[in-house]
Formats: sequence, C-alpha cells, structure tokens
Amino acid sequence: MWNGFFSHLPMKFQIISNNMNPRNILFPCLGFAAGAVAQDEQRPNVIFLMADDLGYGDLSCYGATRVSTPNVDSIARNGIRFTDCHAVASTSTPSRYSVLTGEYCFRRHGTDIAAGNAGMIIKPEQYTVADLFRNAGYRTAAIGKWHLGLGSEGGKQDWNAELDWTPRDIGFDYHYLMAATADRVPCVFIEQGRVANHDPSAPIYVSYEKNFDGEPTGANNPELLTKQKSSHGHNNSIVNGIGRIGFMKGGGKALWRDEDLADSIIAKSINFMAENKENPFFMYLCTNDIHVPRYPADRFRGQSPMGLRGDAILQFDYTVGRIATALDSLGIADNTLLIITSDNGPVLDDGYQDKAATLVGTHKPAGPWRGGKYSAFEAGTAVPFIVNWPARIKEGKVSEALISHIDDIATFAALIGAEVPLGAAYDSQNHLSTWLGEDETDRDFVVEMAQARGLSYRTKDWKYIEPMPGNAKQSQTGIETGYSSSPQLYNIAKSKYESSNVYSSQRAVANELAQKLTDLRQPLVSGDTCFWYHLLTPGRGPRYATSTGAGKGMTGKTSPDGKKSQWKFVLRTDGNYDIVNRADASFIVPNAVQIPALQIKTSATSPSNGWTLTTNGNMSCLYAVVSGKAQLNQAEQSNSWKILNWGDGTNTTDVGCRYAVHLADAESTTTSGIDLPETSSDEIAVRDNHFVNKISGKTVEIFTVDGRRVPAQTGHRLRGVYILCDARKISKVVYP
Ligand code: NG6
Ligand code: CA
Repeated sequence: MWNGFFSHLPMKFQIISNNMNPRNILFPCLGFAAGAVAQDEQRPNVIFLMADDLGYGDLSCYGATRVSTPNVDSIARNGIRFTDCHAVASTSTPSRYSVLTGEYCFRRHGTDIAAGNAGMIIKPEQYTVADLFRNAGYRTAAIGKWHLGLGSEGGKQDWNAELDWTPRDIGFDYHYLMAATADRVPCVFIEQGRVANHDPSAPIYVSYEKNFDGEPTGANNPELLTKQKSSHGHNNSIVNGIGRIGFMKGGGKALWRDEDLADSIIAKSINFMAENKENPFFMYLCTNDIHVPRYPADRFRGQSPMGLRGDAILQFDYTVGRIATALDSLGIADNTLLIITSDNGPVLDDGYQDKAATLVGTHKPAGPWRGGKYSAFEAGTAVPFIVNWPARIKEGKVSEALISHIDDIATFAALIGAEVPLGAAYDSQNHLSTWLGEDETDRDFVVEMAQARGLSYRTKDWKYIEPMPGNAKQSQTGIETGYSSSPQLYNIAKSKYESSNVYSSQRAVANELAQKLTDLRQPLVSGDTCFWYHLLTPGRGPRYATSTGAGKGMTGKTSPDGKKSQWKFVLRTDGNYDIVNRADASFIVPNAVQIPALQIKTSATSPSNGWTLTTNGNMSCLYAVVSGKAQLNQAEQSNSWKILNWGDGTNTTDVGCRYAVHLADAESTTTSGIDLPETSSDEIAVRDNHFVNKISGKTVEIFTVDGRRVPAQTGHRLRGVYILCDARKISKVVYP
C-alpha cells in the first residue's frame, strides 16, 4: 500500500547519469588509489544525512518487511551498504559530538543528552568536520536536528536576538536547526543565529528550571495534549498539542508544527544545494525522523501498519527521495557522495503514547543486535550506513567491514585531499578505501559509549563491555541496557546477539580488550602533550586565539567539595581544557565563562614558585598548561592570578608561563630551564613545507619557547631551544 505512495519519487538516482557537469568530467579517467588527493574540479559534494533513532533493522534494505523504504534501498543498491557500522554513542549528543569533531565523546565532559538551552558544546576553537571542508573551499551547512547546544552560555541565550555562538563559529556557513530535539523546547528553528520567522509579538523565553506564570503544562493540562499524550516525562510546556521537555513561553508564528518539520528541513536542504550547485558543498543534514514525538505530515500518518513510528520511517525515506531527486535535477547527483546513517539505535516507547511498542509486530528495529538506544549492547550503536557516489562507486555492494562514525573527518580529508591539522580530530582515522567499498578492511576496533558513559570495545570478533552502574533494563522504554557491575565479553563472530557472556572462560581476551580501553582512555594530555594545539585550529582568527578558554571566571569559585583552588587544568588536543578536581580527578568546569581581556602585567617570576600575573581587572583566560609534570592553577583573588606548579616543584612552569604571557600580550622578563624530554635536531627535516620526524615519518611542528610557530622553510636558521610537538607529545629540540 505504501509502496504505491512513492511512485512519484525518483528512480533515476540509481542510474549512473551521463551528467556532463564540468566538475565531473575528469572523474572516470582517474585511477584513484584510496586516499588519493582529488583535484579541485573533481572534489565531490558530500552529504552526511543522519536520521535520529533509526534502528539498524528499520530500513527494508536492512531486512525490514513491515515497512518499505524504496528510496533508501535504491541508494543502497547502487552504493556500499555496511552491515557493521557503529555510531560512537547510543544517544544523540555524544554521538553527534564525535561525528563533528573526530574525538571520542568520552573524552569530553558535557556531552550527555543536551537540554534545549544548553550552550554550544563544541567550542569555537575546536576543529570540526565543517572546518575541514570550509578550509578546503567548500560551502558548508548544518540543517535539521542539532542537539549540540547554541550560544556561549547555557541558559543565558536571548532567543529574541542573535545568538553569540552558533555553528558559524565552528565552520558552518549556513545553518537551519532545531536547537535540540523535537521533544525539547524551544520548538522553533534557528537560522543563521536567529529564530527563524521570529514573531516580535510573541517573544520567546525558555527555562529548564521552572514554568512561566500562567503557561499550561502537560502535567497540569492534559486536556490540551490533543496530538500526542506522554507515556513518561514530556509533560512540561505544550506546543502544537504535544507535551515537551522544558518550559517555553511565546514563539507565536515561529513555533514549528511537528507535521511540517520534515518538509521544512527538506526545503532548506534543497535551497542550499541549489545555491551551491556550481561549487563543492558539504551538508550535514540531520532529520528529526524518527525521534519522538513522532508526528509526521498528514500524508504519512496512518500509512504504515506500525503506527506513527512506521509512518515516521516512511517520511524519512521520503526525505531521502527528495534529496536524491534534487541532486538529479540539479545535475549534481553523479559527483555527490551521499551517506545515509543514524545517530544511535532504536527505541519504541520513548515517552509518548504513539503505540510504537504495541504495533511493532514482527518488525525488529534493531535487526540482529541486542538492546537499543541508550544501551551498551550492540543495538545502541549499530546503525545503517550507506555510501553512494555514482561517479566513483560503479557497483553496489554489501560490506561487512567494521567501521565507525568517528572516522568521518580523517576519511573525508583523504577524499578531498585536505589535511587535518596536528592534534585535531585526534581519534579519527582514514578508512576511505573501506568506505568506498574498494576493500573490506576492518577498523582494528570500535569504541561505543552507552548512556551511562561506560564504554565497550568492539573488534571484528569480540565485544568487551566494561562494568558500569545502572539497571539491566530500563523500566520505561523496556530496553536492555547491557549495564552490569561485572565485565562482559561476547563472541560476536559466533553471534551478533550478545546472549552468552564468556568473560569467565575467555579471561585473556577480555583482559586484552580491557587494557586497550584503559590505554585509549589515557588523557590525551597529561605530562606529554602540548599546549600549542590551541592555536593550531585554523580558520578562526584572533578572536578565538585570545579570548576563550577554560579557567576564565573561576575567581572565588569553589570545587564541589568546598575547597578552594582545587582546580587542575588538563589540556586536550582539541585545544580546550578540562578543569578537573585535583583531589579526585572529577570534572569541575566544562564551560568557561567569558570575561573580556584586559591588560596583564607579570610580576613575580620565580619559576619554582610559579608566576603571578597581575591584571588591572579580569584576565581573559589562563591558557597555559605546562608540559611535563606540572599543571597550572590560579589563586582565587581576581586581580592577581598565581600560576602554580603542582608538579615536582621544579622549574617546569617556565614554558607554560611564557606562553600564557605571550597570549595575554603581557610583559615578561625571565626565562630559565625548560624541563622536557629532548629530541635530537638531527631527527628533524623539512619536507614540502613541513617539519617531519625522519624516524617516524610524522609531521611535527616547531615553536619558539614563547609560543610562536616556526615556519618550515629550508634555509630558515634555527638556533637555541625550541619546542617540538607531534600529535602526542612535546619535547624540546636544541639547535647548536
Ligand atoms: C530522553 C527522553 C527521550 C529522548 C532522549 C534523547 C525522557 C523521559 N526521555 O531523556 O524522549 O528525548 O532523552 O534522545 O525525557 S536523543 O536521541 O536525542 O539522544
Ligand atoms: Ca538519537
């Protein structure tokens, strides 16, 4: 019945077109090696199309029979359909964080399911996949579901003005977004930093703490829940006859109708594609489907035998069809690489009475995998993944290779011949040949993060789940979480469905995987990483090099245990800092507070006691983290920031202090020993305008002790002490 419904949709997309767009012409002649650098005119457009909560088994090309997805199937038939792809996390925010940054979400505090008024989780100085494309000359867009926070400060956004931090600050030229999820306020789209169709007669206020006087809520006014009733939660503000999470007031004509969400997202996507058909573009396109509340357009409701959840799958498939048709009619289908995937696994009852659970019948949303959304079990992160690129992929295939979303940045970099800056997208690896179906090389391992933030380590054959707290089954969603206080090991080669925990009989395997997880978890930066990464994020400009960072506004604050000055800065390779509690290593300040920079003067400069930077107001930030054993801290007084050495009391603060001074444009007078391991200057050569370590073959960067980058030019004379950075460690190099 619903098949016929799609008869108007394109089938042309599956046929490799003879499109003579000049950008495409040269393509067939190129004998591409994987990872090859494409020349400018041939670089494909890239669309990363991500569904929300779409399970592995929810598409007919992945085995669904109670729902049919002909548009996705057609793209899969002519592309590479992966059977073992994993999102990085089993919920949206952390999963998306990893897609956009190439960094495991477990490394970053504040990546749990975000509220609708969360501040932007990815900070402007952090490198993203959008930076990769934008720096390579692509136009970039983020359209649809966002769920990664907006504005510089959570809860402080003025929704009636322009937001200060937006996806423009992390590489996206254009955005049209739902701030969080359809079930979270504010229920409006944000376009280019402002509420789309903002209605001045109905100013918007948002709170996740308390209701606004006189506003109805799902809890108090169930009679107003005309379109969907909650099954659990979702009983705060009511918008469009549906209860939401969080409170909002106003909105007027800017408020979305759930029935129109997909059409709005489609329209903006097609606009963006049409506007950029002459130049390469990258579109991060995230549907609202099939997340709750599921309330698709009138023409889809009632079309599937599985109720609204099935209808939402049909609407998702329709979206894919519309994108495909648009590519065709714009003449750019041939040279567009289209990826279709999902952010995490499936859930039936996720808080609304939409009958998903009662009407599911024999349908298996998770396919062969156990668990679902939120789980540590495989279904949490096992997602559909389809790669289609007519110009390059000539034959449809199914690939069983083990792959992960974490690799998009490095893989796309190889695809377009761009380079990921040192230290950025740290966890991302290039698997282009696998993604294009040229081979089936597995990733060595895949990391999966459950909602409880516990990790699993998957190899092709095994799955280790570390112990984590929480119930084995969620009472409200009915999902098996895979959480257990004991370690678990499953032989995936034997069965995809994790039913038999072989931890006891296979201790050696389990221990090995557990150890790998431990290794991976090591902070990227402790004693051995470099603070200069901060400045290596390209395309930002001085605003971000000098006015953001952790440590700001910490004056007088106390750590949760009530002690003052318990902060410790741990620099991460993305250039941000985790501020952790020195005593127990828990996180304290994930989001720094913005304070304008003022003049800073150095005073006492005894390295072993730390330096004091005296400001005549507030300091913009303390960037510096010292290499080696030391960390920096500042004392609690507002005008005098003491940089302490928590290491062994030696003079290891010197490099960091000098760097802080440099960034703050302050005066400094002393230098003394730099306590770092040494790399021989003989190991360093200049190749293609890069410094390379001749032994490892890796690119390295060289900085002066006060943080200036040394250009890699042959003939550039180096003399004295420099700081050498590779992706993992910093050392000093002494040129005689
Ligand atoms: C949960 C919500 C669920 C969904 C999820 C986020 C309740 C009871 N449940 O807290 O409905 O919104 O968060 O989903 O509020 S995700 O796909 O965006 O991660
Ligand atoms: Ca999701």
